[in-house]
Amino acid sequence: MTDYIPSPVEWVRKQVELYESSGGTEGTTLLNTGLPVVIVTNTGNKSGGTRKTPLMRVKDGDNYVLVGSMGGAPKNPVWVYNLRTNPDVQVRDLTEVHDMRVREVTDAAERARLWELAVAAYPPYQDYQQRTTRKIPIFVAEPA
Ligand code: F42
Repeated sequence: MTDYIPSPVEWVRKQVELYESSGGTEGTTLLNTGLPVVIVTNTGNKSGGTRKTPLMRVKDGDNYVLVGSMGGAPKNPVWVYNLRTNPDVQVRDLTEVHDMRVREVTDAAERARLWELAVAAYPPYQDYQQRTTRKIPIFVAEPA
């Protein structure tokens, strides 16, 4: 077990704290939207420390789709590089915590299908993709 390094971003850090300290009964939605969020515990690709990243919940059967949108920012979020280096993660969905392994989705047809699911769950992803020239990375988390 490595040390937990909280997010430097205050509202993100507070969401993680509330979500986890309540055992997944509070702080489980994105502010002002009521849409569900999961917490992805991942390993820093340089620090080796434990990182906890809230993401929108996008489900595909038992799998979770993880979207590296970061509001359409020009650069990928750092957790994308963490997942590429260390694919073993935990996904907390409310009160349940699942050991999962992620893979980045590169197949065009699979990506198109999962992107539709993502936009259905959280429509702003569409605007975020239009805001940036990078192709937003998508991962699928599958039961380990
Ligand atoms: N972000 C998304 O991309 N997609 C979403 O669907 C999403 C939903 C969401 C819902 C609720 C919420 O509270 C936040 C949400 N976010 C969503 C934001 C998300 O949680 C992340 O904060 C955001 O994507 C930015 O991720 P990030 O990994 O770039 O975080 C930055 C701010 C960060 O933590 N930086 C650290 C720092 O100290 O600057 C470094 C973190 C890190 O992993 N470091 C690595 C390490 O080894 O520890 C190495 C760093 C390196 O240089 O490679």
